[in-house]
Amino acid sequence: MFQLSNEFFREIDSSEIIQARAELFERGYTKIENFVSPHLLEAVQSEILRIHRETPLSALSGFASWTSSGGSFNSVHGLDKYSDFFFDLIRLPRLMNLADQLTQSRTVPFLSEYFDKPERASEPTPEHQDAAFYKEHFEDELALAFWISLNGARKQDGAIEYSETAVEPFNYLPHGVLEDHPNFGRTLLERHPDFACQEANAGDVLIHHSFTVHRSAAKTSDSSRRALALNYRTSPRGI
Ligand SMILES: O=C(O)CCC(=O)C(=O)O
Repeated sequence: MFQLSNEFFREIDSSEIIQARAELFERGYTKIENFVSPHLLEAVQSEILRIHRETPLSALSGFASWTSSGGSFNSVHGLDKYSDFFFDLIRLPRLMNLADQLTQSRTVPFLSEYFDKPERASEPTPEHQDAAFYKEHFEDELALAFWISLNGARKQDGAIEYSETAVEPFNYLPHGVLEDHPNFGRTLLERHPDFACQEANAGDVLIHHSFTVHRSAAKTSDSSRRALALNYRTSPRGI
């Protein structure tokens, strides 16, 4: 059985934390390169396959797939419901400490997600703030998403794109509902014109807060684009 441990994540020293925190709050996101070991990336893929063998992903309650003439996009929310591995992974002290240090607060893990753009021309992710999805559950806490690339994401693979107009934490922008889009059924009412693509290698983590405007482009390459997102929010009690 695979033993999870902090050692699968690169230790981040204090100068890297200071820089990551400054970027996160100045421009809304930061990237930590080579954060996750290849061994853990393989274990994540195997665990996804194990879940899928036991219960096809499409039968899980957190599964959503959006298919249109442009292609499809699959996501699974709440992986820890189906897997002790994912339950334990999001709670590893090294990850939780990183979330604490970046927010300078105590944090709690609350959502683990798998995103797969499986085929050529997979759908783009509409531009949004994650807060649009959290609003009904909590409004007064900041959340962070750790978006871990499992197999690399170039622009043509549908890499994450961030708005270059930084939005302050707790500045919620109005979103409209996309009825026919089960994965990301909310999008900004006012479009942001200025997005910068953040390519990632397998094992890099992109971290953004819940008010950062982001999206991902349609995919035009042949390989699938796979990512794991681990989400933390500050604890109401702080420190
Ligand atoms: O993987 C994607 O395309 C979207 C991910 C996303 O929006 C998020 O993790 O907040």
